[in-house]
Amino acid sequence: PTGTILGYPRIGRRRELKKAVEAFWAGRIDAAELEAAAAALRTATRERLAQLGLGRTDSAIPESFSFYDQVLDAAVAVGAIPPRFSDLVDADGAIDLAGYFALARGEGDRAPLEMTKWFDTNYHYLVPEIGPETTFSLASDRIVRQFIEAKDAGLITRPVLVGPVTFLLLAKAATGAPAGFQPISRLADLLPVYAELLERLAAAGADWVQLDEPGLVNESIPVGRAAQLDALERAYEVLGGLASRPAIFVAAPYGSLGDAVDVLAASAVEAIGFDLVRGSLPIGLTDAARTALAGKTIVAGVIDGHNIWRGDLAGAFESAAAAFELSPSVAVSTSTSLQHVPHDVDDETKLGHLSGWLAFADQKVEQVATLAAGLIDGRPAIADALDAASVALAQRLSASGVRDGAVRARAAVLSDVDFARDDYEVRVAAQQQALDLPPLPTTTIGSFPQTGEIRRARAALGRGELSEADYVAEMRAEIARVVALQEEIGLDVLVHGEPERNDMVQYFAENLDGFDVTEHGWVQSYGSRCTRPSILWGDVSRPKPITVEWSAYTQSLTSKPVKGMLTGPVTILAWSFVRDDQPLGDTARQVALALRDEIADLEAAGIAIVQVDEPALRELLPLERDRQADYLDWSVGSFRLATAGVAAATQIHTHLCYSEFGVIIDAIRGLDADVTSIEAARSRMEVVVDLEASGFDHGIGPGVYDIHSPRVPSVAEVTELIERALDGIPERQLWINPDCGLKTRGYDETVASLRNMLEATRGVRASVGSPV
Ligand code: THG
Ligand code: ZN
Repeated sequence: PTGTILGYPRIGRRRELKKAVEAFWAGRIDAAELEAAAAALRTATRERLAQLGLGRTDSAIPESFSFYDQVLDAAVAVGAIPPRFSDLVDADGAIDLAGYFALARGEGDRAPLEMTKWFDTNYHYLVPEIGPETTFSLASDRIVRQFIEAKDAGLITRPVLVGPVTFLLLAKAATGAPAGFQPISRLADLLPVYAELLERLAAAGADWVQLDEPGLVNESIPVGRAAQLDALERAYEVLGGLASRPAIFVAAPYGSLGDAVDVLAASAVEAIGFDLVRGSLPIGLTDAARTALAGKTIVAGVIDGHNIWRGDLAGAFESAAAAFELSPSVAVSTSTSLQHVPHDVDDETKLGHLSGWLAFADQKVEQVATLAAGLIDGRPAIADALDAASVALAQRLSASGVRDGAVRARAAVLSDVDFARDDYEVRVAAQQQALDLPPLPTTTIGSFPQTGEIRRARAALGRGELSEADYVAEMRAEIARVVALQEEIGLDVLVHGEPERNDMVQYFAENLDGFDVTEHGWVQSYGSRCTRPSILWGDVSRPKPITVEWSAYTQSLTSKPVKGMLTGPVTILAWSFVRDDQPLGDTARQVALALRDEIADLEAAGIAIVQVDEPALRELLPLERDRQADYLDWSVGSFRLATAGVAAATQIHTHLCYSEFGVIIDAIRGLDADVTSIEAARSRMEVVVDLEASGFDHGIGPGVYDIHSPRVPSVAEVTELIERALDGIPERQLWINPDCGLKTRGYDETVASLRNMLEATRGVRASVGSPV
């Protein structure tokens, strides 16, 4: 094909797959009904892609459906089922849909596969567990059946699989594997299964198969580069050498292939996909590689799969055309799968002039089709489309609101003092006096359970069926309940519970200038879970205070200190689609200045503690090491800019949602927050070792119970974790809190868990001789 995409959203234009899968989990539909819903979705997707301009019979349409996750699909296809699930496997090594979801979500006391972020995106995949004993066999022919399903409808599609090298590079060593065991050492045993699958696809009539090998672009994978390249060479020697197979297209999204290009060039694969948005065409090729590449198809990934901008289409065309230097056979593609963007701008009715600046998945497919036509018929044939995109881009860059003089003037005169607070010792003394907290102070992360009542009220407000005044009254009543509950449980620092917020980033986006939100712009985050990222398109400012009335009202109900709750600049950027016409750091500063004003207003309203959450601080860290220092500089800087305007006596908290503390301890130190709460319960306080080693000396609240599970921790369990924490952290630094916000939990388990947390804290306080 001359135009293709690496993959398409699977969740459905109206989240049909999410709804069907969740109905299956709830027992409302059976497996056959779920299969039928999925098949209907696949059929609609193929037809849509053909209608948008991808070829019906030239393998241009990817077969990239998944019920939950593409890495889980690969694990299930090759029979890599962890032993704890072996009773779910039938005599052929296969697992049914219920078993597949059990791997993803756990079942009873069987833990699910671990979930982790997919490269530098907001998608999360399931981590395969591979050990020396894992047996590989072709256990699922789902992908073959989907190809046939399409073929029966008259379409020759291109099956997409996670490639064997990436599959093993992303896997983790199974429990019980010997120390130092690396899954990639099992490559030779895995390859025959991929070989069999390729043979089956060829027999079914597949002309092409796409094997995704983004693992080759990721420097942070803990296997030496030589070992990666060696695996790549062996894998494609075996697969390339098969007597009967489809043509192989190796795609390398999310970065540059680097020296892996030479290996792929020397192999028998027919096409190589380059991410020309994040990466570039290969440079410094050997003569041998250059000659070999000239015999392959270069798939130029020039349409950005990460963002939603219509972008510079003429520039994309130039980039694609440049690939003719490498080979006479060039195809246009997206840089990554389109699974990271919503379906269709045309579904949005409230974006106004913004619509013309945007390209969601369907618009990106059309862009690919346009560029492909240009490669065949020449640039003049598509000049109108290129010009239209250029005009839209120029309009966007100069539109009112994109550049706001006042915002820019303020950012331009910042100096070091705007980023620095008083010395920590001075703050500690002032805060001790102002807050008078007991030792081992207790608090929560911010949100309380979101009841059906709250959600219904918010939905009714959205539909105009509930007046603003009635809505505020309902939320205030909820806040009063939450405050009374916290006082009764005995917490020291209270929160308002955030009943007025749905998604925290969306809440701030709705209340800041420079953002818009979508109606249907859902993107899969993991499994059936989706988010609707906001669009940050212009200079950011705060038209009026956002949270101040809620927090001030809450403080009026209690004599205990109430924490103001904000989301930090990095997280607001990380979970939105962000303008690409200036460095992220510049945008982060604007958000930081808006938050700085909000914090000043909270302080003036009598709020003595403000928490600025940065759960995404780790996830935005660039993969490439040489980009990390710059990132840490602007990300940490934006947090400091947001928080450094307060008096010494005002206590700044932050919350980070992951346990890989060691990786970014320097960044956390750089934030200079007075108190940092982190996830720690699931890893049984292992972070304490990192904390101790790092000499971290500010307040720290390693979560003492796991809120991701409905289990109520016993007093003894919580006591043990607090004691473990005290083994490495001085008592004066330690805070006691759950792992994360409580909004996804129910009230019963939340109240029981918090009571146990308080009882455990009182016990420990007594045993270390502190007042109870
Ligand atoms: N907000 C935003 N982005 C995020 C998170 C977030 N990205 C990373 C992380 N958190 C992803 N985790 C989740 C967890 C739960 C859900 C989505 C992503 C979730 N979504 C609801 C669903 O799919 O049913 C829809 C939520 C809604 O109605 O807004 O439960 O917290 N922006
Ligand atoms: Zn969290």
